[in-house]
Amino acid sequence: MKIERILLREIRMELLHPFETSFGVTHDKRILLTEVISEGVSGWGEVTCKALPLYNEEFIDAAWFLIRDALAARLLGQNLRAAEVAGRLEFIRGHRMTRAALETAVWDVEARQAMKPLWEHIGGSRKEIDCGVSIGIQKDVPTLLEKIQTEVDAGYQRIKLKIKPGWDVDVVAAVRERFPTIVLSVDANSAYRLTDAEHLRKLDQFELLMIEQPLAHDDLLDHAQLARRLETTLCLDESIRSARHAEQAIECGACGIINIKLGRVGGFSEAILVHNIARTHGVPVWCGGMLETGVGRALNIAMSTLENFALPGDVSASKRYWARDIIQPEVEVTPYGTIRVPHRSGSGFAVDRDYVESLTVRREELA
Ligand code: OSB
Ligand code: MG
Repeated sequence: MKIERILLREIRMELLHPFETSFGVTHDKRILLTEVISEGVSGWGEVTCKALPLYNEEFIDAAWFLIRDALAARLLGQNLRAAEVAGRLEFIRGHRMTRAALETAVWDVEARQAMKPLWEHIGGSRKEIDCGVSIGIQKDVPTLLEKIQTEVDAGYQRIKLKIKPGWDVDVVAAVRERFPTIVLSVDANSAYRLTDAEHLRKLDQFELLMIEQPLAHDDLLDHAQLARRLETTLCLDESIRSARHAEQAIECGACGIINIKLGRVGGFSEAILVHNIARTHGVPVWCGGMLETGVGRALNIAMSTLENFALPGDVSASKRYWARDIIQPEVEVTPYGTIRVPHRSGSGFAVDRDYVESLTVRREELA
């Protein structure tokens, strides 16, 4: 396909509920959307980084600058297949969420031009994906228990709690006491050090499905040490940015489960490689989330149809995040905690252009 135009838009959206992790609270989101146009067909992507480099090194203003001044020129006017795009953008180190916003949009265009669902185009096979939820740090335990009850009642298959020092063992104990049989996991977003191993061992008694990213965002070896001291399986999120990281992490024993975020690894091409390496080693993966709008959420649904996405992901209904999502239809979850994968072409969801326009604070057309 010939890539003719790229449209960059920054929108502002307010989350229905502030989301607190060990690195801070998110409420108003600055979101960068990419629209790639080829032969009159549009595909969409979303930069999933934050306004500040708190989750990884990326931030919205850097993403805007890189797409405009460095990345777009490598695609515009070129005849490319979607599978070639990641390679074209690889000259930039890091900034994988930024690259992914272009790469995934091209995959969406390609699928739409072929009039095929995106999930089928990337080699997925699941017709229905399993959903869990990620619950932020709350002001107190009763509030958390109430939130969990709401999500369990909605049918979600796995509950993940954000933890940090001071909001961990006692909180998980209270949750387990009230919900003895739910599938439960925790995510520390790098809030601990290897010297906390004895403290983290106290989590072993709660039969957690996993502990996600307890140690530094760029570490593998300390995680491998920690894994040897815990019974609970470790899952890596931040530390896995490529298939090479995935292979090294598995080989050194740093994790037994991998959270794949499409943005964090640079798009579909790399996500598929991470997925395949994990599968080869018998390591299950699941789809992580970055509080995406419907655009990113639709892409996450497509990725989650790959066969080794064997555990419920952090992909949940639009209405958990937004008063009104920017896609139609919105993402809905069945009463038994699944999303039925759409059979429409491309991502299967249409962007609500008028609504996006009303939320836009800056736009630029690159051609
Ligand atoms: O570590 O998975 C994470 C949100 C922002 C940054 C990092 C993470 C998260 C989540 C939210 O856990 C998952 C979601 O989109 O619901
Ligand atoms: Mg995480």
